[in-house]
Amino acid sequence: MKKISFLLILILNVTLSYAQSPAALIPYPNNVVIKEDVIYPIDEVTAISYSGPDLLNSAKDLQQIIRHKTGITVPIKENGKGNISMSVDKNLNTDEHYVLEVGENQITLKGATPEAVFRGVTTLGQLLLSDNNLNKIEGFKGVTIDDEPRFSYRALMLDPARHFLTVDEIKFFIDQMAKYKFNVLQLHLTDDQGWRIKLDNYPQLSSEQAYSKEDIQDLINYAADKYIEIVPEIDIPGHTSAFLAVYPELGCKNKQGEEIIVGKTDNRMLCASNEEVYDIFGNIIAEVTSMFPSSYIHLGGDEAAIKYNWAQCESCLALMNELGYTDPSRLMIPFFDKMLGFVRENGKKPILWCELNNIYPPADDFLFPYPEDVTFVTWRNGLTPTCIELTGKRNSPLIMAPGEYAYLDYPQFKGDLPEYNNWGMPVSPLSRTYQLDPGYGLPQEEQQHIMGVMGTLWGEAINDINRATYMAFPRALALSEAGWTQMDNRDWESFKQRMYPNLYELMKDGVSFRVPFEIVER
Ligand code: TNX
Repeated sequence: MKKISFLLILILNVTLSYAQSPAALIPYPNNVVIKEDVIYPIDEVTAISYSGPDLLNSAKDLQQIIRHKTGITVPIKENGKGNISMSVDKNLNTDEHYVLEVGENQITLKGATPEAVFRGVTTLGQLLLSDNNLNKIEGFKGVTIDDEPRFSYRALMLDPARHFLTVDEIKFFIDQMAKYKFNVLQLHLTDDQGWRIKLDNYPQLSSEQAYSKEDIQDLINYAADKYIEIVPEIDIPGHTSAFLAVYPELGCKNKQGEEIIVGKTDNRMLCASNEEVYDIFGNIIAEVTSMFPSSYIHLGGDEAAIKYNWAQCESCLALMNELGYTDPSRLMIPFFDKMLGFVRENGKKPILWCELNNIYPPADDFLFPYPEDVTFVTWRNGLTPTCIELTGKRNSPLIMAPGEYAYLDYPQFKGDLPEYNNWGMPVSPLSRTYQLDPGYGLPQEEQQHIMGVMGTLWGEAINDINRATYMAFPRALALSEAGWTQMDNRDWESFKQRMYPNLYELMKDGVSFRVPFEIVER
C-alpha cells in the first residue's frame, strides 16, 4: 500500500509539474522547480548587471529579448547594481552548466563559463513566452533552474554546396539555432553541385557563388557570439564532380574524357593512385583548416562510387595489387592515411561519415579499417546500432545523425516536400524525431562514446533559406531536446504544449516552418 501511494504521488507530481511547467522551455532544462504564482515583473527599475566584459554579449542579448517582448529598454551595467544579475561561477562543474533563480524582486543567473550564462539567457527568454496570453507579457515566471546538457555536441548541418545560401541567410539560421541551445553548425561546403569556399591557392575551384575568406570570418564571428562553432566539411573522395570539373585529370583513368556537367554529373571520385591529388589536398586542407578555429574538419568519406572509379581504374588496381589488397575499397586505407595526415599536421581532428561494409543491414563491419583518431557520424537508415557498437568497441567518438530521426531533408508528412530529388525518402514526422534517444536506449557503459546529435539539411531540394527553415522546424526543436535533456525529463505531451508558443515566436520572427497538424487529433 505504501509503495502504491508513493507511486501515485510520484505520478501525480510528474503530471502536475508538466501541467504547470513554464510554458515554452525547449529544450526542457534538467532541473526545474516552479515557484507558483511568482512573477518577476519588468518595469522602470529593472536593470541588468553583469560581472565582466565576457558577459557583455549575454547582457545585450537579454536586453534585446526584453525589448523585443515588452518594448522596454532596460539599462545594462558592468558590476553595477541590477536586479537581474549575471555572473560566472567557477564552482559550477561543466562548461554549459548554469543556475537560474527568478524571484519576485531579483533574478540571478550564474554560469560555469560565459557560454553557460548565454545558455541561461536563452532559457530566460523562453520564460517570457506565455501560452495563454501571447501579447501581454507579465514578466519572468518564478522558477529555480539548475541545468546542464546531456551531450556536449548539438549540431545542425546546412548544405550550401547543393543550393547556395548567402551569409545573411546563414546568420538568420544561426539566430534560430541559438534560441534552442545548438552549439555547432556544420557547413557542407563542397559537393558535386558546387565548390563553395574561395581559396587563395586554388581560386579557379570555387563556383560562381562561394564564400570568401571575409565571408567565412564574418560567419565564424557571428556564430561565436552565440557560442556556436562552425565545422567545415570538404567531402572527399566521392561527391567531387565540381572539383573534377576543374581538375578532370585528378579523376580516375577510366573516366578521362567523360564530360562533367556540374549539377548533373555524380558518382565521380578522386583518383586514389595519383600523387597530385594528395599534393593539392594537402594544400586545400591546410588552407581550409587555417580559416576555421574549430578543432574539427569533416572530410566526408560517404557514398564513394568505388565500383565505377577505383575498381575500373588501371592505376588504382595496380596500387591495390601492390599493397596486397583484393578489394578496391581497401584503397580507402592509403587515401585517408594521407588525407588525415594533413588534418593532423594542421593540428586538427577529423570527422567522417560512418560507412559500413554494406549500405543496408546486415552490414557488420566498417567499410575499411578507419584510422584511430576519427570521430564518426552515423547516418544510414538501419545501420546506427551497428555503428554504435563498432565505434564503441574502439571508443571512437560518435555523433548521432540517424536518418530515421535526424534527416531533416526527409518529408515531415506523407506527400509533403521535397517534390524533387525525392528518391523515396522515408517520412520523418515530428513525433518520430522527438523519439530519438541519442543513447539508443543502451546501458550507460555502451553509450559513453556518444558525443551528441546532428540534424542534416541536405540541400538538393532545399533551394532557399525559407525552405531550409521549413524543413528544419519544428523538428529541430525535438532534436534540441534530444541533445540537451536527459530522457527522464522528456515527455512528448509536455513537448507539444511547450512547442506552440515557440512556433508563434518563430512566426513573429519571420521563420518559415511546417505546421505539425498531424499531432492534433481531429
Ligand atoms: C546521402 S547523408 C548523402 C547526401 C545526400 C543525402 C540525401 C550523406 C553522408 N550523404 O549526399 O544529400 O543522402 O538525403
